[in-house]
Amino acid sequence: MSAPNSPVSTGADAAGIPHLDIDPFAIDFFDNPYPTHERLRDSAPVVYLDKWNVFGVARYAEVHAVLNDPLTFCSSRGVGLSDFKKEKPWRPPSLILEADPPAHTRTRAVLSKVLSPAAMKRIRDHFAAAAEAKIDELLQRRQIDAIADLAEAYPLSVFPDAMGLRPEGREHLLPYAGVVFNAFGPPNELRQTAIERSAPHQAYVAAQCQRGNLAPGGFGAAVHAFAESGEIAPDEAPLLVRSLLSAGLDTTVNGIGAAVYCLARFPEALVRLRHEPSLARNAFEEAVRFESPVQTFFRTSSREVEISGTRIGEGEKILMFLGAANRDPRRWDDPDRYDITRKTSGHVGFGAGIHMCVGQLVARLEGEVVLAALARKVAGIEITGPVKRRYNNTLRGLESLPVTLMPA
Ligand code: OVV
Repeated sequence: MSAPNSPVSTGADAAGIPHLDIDPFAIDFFDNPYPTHERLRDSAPVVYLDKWNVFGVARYAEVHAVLNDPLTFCSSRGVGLSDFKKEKPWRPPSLILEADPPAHTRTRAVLSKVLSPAAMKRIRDHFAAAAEAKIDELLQRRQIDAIADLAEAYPLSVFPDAMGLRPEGREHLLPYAGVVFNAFGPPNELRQTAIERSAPHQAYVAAQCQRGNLAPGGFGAAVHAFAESGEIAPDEAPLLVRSLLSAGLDTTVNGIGAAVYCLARFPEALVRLRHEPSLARNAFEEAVRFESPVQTFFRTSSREVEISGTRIGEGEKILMFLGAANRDPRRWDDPDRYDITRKTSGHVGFGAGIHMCVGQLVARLEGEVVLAALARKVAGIEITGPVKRRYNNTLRGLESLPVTLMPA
């Protein structure tokens, strides 16, 4: 018997596809996924993971190809391990994430308009001022936890208000998102425990999705306005608000956390950013590539198909390793280097194709204004205590990052 995630493969089947004994949802994998990502990429363009009976793609080319054929590699059977054709989903499916064209097209158009460049223009000055105020406050304290005090605190200071949420109950938002992203994984302890404890978080979110609980002017009210105009049915609006509450907060928490962790580990990048604060937006983008806060999604084959010569039957789950694709040396020069001047376009940290992150402009706005404030006000970020990882089946990020901030 070989140990989990050992470099010993369990061999190839008659079709020649390598069967690997890797569990990409195990704690030891989360602690250091990179050697295993390399093994996944180097084994073959498509591998089979016996632990969960799924195909896997970890090279950039194949991840990109799967993302860009959304009818063959469908989302409507779920983008986690569970196949909605065979198992009841843990919550009613998302009308955007877990939908295919043509159903997906309308709901996508609505959220795309709610989170449009024009909407960003309306919130930008407030988001930027809040980032400056947060960095000023943290510079007064100097010793902070960059996760709780910045990566979580900043999005919590702007996003719930931008949604139009009432002040009460916001403490459910991050726990709810934690459940959502754990639930994409296999039925391991992370997923099962999260779902077992999810009832109060689900009740909070369901209530906040109703029109009467969403303040005028916010993203939530804007979604409901499209129900009034007839682009979506009235009963679809609450579920689309649920998508924003599911995907709009924990993702940016982990994106901003990734960026600060990068700047703390690569001090030359902070020096460069300080000299050229206009690099803030690309520095955030590069952190999304480098850490890939959303590590994986699945698709399901809707027909028999070949990927790079490997035959996949109908109804198979395919695990896309976004984080491995984002560090594939076949696509990226020096992929393990955090380089804020890199041409980051084409990374799959926000996905690609018709399902590519609909909230990406909000994410980039938050990331940019936080890094621009750091660039102007902070001379150094020194790690001063134990770095603790947060374990989730889909999200990659830290639980704690104790740092000292040096004022500029
Ligand atoms: C991208 C994403 C993640 C989690 C949930 C959803 C979307 C949703 O639509 O509910």
